[in-house]
Amino acid sequence: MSPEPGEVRELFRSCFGGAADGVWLAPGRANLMGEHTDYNEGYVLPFALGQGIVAAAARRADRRLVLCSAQEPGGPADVALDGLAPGQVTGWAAYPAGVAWALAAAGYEVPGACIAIDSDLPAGAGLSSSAALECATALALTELAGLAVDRRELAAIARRAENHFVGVPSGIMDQSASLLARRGHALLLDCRSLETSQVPFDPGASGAGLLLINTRAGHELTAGEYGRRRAECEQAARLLGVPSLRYLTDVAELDRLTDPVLRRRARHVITDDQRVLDVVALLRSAAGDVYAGIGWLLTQAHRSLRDDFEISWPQADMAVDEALAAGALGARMIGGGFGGSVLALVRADAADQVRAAVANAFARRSWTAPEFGEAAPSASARRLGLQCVLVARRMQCGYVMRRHGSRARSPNCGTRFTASPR
Ligand code: GAF
Repeated sequence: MSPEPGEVRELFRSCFGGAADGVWLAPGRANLMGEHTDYNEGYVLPFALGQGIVAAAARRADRRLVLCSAQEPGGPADVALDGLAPGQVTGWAAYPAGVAWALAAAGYEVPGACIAIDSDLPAGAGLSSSAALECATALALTELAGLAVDRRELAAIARRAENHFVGVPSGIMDQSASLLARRGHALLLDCRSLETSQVPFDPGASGAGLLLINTRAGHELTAGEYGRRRAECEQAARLLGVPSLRYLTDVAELDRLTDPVLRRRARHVITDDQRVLDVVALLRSAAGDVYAGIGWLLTQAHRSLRDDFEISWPQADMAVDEALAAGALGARMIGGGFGGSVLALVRADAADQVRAAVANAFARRSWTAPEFGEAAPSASARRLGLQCVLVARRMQCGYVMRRHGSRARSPNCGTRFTASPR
């Protein structure tokens, strides 16, 4: 999966009239466990998806960032890099522009660039398309400029773009998954120390699989509910006298909270932190039926997100119930909530049954049909290179992962457009 690099190069050519210097891919993520725990300094366990965002880019001689997107037909956005400040760019272009702003704020010299974007991540599906857009832009800009930026720092820069330029108060999970995950692994991230460890995660090898169910009920993180949950968690921590909810492990301590809503919010965070550690322990154990145990934890997490954190939505609850009734080992909503996707852990021989049960339940209620996809733990963001090999006396070319970016060649892009910031 992942979008065709050849197509984004073509898009680049049609937008800017020249050839891109390179193509960078940043994956979306699914989160196995630990929802709304990242900004509480807790644990998360996401993995990178095969689906993602590709950015074809070339340097410009001037100080402008010119952006076009296959998914946003409104014409290119043209952003002046000098004097760039939050509030100047709105809409989708605020994400890449925010990355340029955050890189400059961190002291990096950001070059002018033309960037064409393509995606096979559905927007609003809770699969972190925004972070993928930030990370693809961050890699493209830094590699075009020949800057060596550590990936942890790059994740923090991309998050700063989202928090301070776009105005979404999100945590560090999504950018970390896109930049640090490894194929066949889930990424255990301690959001207090920012320590990471790669946890082998290959359900396919045990005859299980991860089914992504896009419920097609859109979500919008800039909407107030995400920020409200974050504020409630911070208030609960304040009332309990700890710097963040991560410092609590015993739900009995929550008896000190008189507000039942704050008690429920904090209970979700404490129990989800523990579920992350439980999933990791299962994956690292040699125990027999690891996936039955993980499935059970997934379903517990969904109940916690539905009843305590109150961020689930009718289509997600239905998808989880139907998937379980049809034989899934476990299922839960993923991401920020209020719309997006459900992740179901399913044995290979039950997958068709689960898909049919969920699709039928949606059809009975005349809901927009769900979309099904595979969630395979995949590699992190990288540059894609064009490599040609001689096969049976014919030259065949294909895009492959390149370990090291090459320095940008002389650019020739962006002379055709004069669009103003959007
Ligand atoms: C969104 C945010 F961007 C993440 O930081 C995280 O809080 C997640 O919602 C919920 O776990 O994806």
